[in-house]
Amino acid sequence: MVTVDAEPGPLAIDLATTALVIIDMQRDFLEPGGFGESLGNDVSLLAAAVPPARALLAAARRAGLLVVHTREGHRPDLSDAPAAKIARGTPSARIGAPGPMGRILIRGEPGHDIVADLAPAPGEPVVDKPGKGAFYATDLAEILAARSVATLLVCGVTTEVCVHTTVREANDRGYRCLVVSDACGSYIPAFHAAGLAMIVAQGSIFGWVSDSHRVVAAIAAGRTA
Ligand code: TIU
Repeated sequence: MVTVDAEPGPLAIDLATTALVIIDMQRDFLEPGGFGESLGNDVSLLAAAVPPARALLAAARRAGLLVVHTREGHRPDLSDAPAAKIARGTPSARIGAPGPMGRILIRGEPGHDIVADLAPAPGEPVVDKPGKGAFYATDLAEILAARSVATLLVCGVTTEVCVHTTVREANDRGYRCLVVSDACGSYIPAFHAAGLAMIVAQGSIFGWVSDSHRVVAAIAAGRTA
């Protein structure tokens, strides 16, 4: 067991049943020309999350934690993309439209890839998800159950959309979720801050929040204990 300094209070976790879940650190969200920009966002705002996520990923790998990567995207024929989702955004740059990184938010296209700095290592599950939450229409629950995972360290983009939805889904499924603040990012800084505050309000209503320095220190302490 290790204790992570967190808000709203310290969280004791068993590293043997803890997984790192990295949400949607894809070129489509982090680089110009993808889905994030097509929705009118300044994608450079997400860059700050990459180095902390990289430090967290390295610490998790050193400690032998299960690492799961997720990607938001759709089948090339768009058969899993609701019309109501496709209809949003600039018509010339909607889901499935051609862009500088291939068709926007489509599996197999360059923009759908995880950014190079956080590329999955062999053996690390990559979960492709059609929605905002990582449990909806995926096998994430089965992957976690196979390793008896009870606690999730969650980071990625964006804080108030896919990270939040995933943490809400996980909380309802009985997982304890620790969100790593500086390894998350949003196009709307006020929503990043509010999203984190919502998680820990009311005595940790659906999770805990810490930062990469404190989480990496705790993981390292557990490794040598
Ligand atoms: N637009 C936005 O903030 N996010 C998404 O559409 N997907 C994720 O958060 N991954």
